[in-house]
Amino acid sequence: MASLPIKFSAEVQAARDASQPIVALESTIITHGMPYPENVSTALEVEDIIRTEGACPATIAILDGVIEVGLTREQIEHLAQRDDILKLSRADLAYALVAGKSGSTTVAATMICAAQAGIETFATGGVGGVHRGAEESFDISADLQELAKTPVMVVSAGVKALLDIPKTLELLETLGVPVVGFGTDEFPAFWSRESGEACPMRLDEPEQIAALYKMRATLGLEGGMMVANPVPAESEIPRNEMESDIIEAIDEANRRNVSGKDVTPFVLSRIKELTNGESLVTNIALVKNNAKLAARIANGLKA
Ligand code: PSU
Ligand code: MN
Repeated sequence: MASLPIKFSAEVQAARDASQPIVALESTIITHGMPYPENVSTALEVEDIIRTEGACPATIAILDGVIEVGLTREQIEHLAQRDDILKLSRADLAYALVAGKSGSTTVAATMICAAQAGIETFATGGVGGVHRGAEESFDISADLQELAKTPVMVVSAGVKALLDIPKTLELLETLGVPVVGFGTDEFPAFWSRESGEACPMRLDEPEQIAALYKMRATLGLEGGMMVANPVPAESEIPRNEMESDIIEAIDEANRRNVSGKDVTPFVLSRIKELTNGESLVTNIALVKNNAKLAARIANGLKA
């Protein structure tokens, strides 16, 4: 077998040596999810939130064909400012390593790298899912099948309201992926606390979520789980306010024949324009909120 090109930052290596809790962070949110310079400031602030909670942040990306677990500020700046960084998922992660490319990791690719690094907890904004119109386009994020396969707990604010949320929840159930609402009976829709869909499970304490993760392992169940953490009320954009902007952004993506990996970044950036930047403010708040919860769950896993 080929040996795995993987490097740990000094901070992450020290946490590994001391068996401290580590929280993985994805990098597609930096390269394709947020504009510069908010992408850099958010990435750095999110890392600090995890440190404040007593855990070690590990932002993951591929740089020149190497999986970097834990990035320096300079590496984050470098990723954030270039526009030739690949958006990597399960299908092309190995390609980037062999071809010596640089790429950011989506939820799916971050889960794969985290599992290789022995990290069980991962904080992000929103997980990919079944797109509206998937019955025509077949556009279903590889994030969903990754949750079914790879043993990492993904803390998110649910899935973006631009997706087909009922179909996404159906598919997660079929795949055997637990979807656990943190302190909520309703599945959150990223910018909004409500989606109109019930959350399949609810737990109110980070320690209980850690216990659920351990129980699945005890049962011998493969795969990860999704923790759905609603955006704080003071930062949310209500569902009915988002919907017309979402429809307009998706219509525009269809008219311009945007497809494949480009759909999610295109729609996110269009929604930011249509909401006059408000969606970005909410996006930043929810990622920070998820980082805090993920650190608490990671602490619970070590307890
Ligand atoms: N949510 C965000 N910003 C993002 C993403 C999700 O707020 O940039 C990224 C994540 O990396 C996720 C990916 O894994 O979009 C899903 O892309 P796709 O729909 O092409 O599978
Ligand atoms: Mn897709």
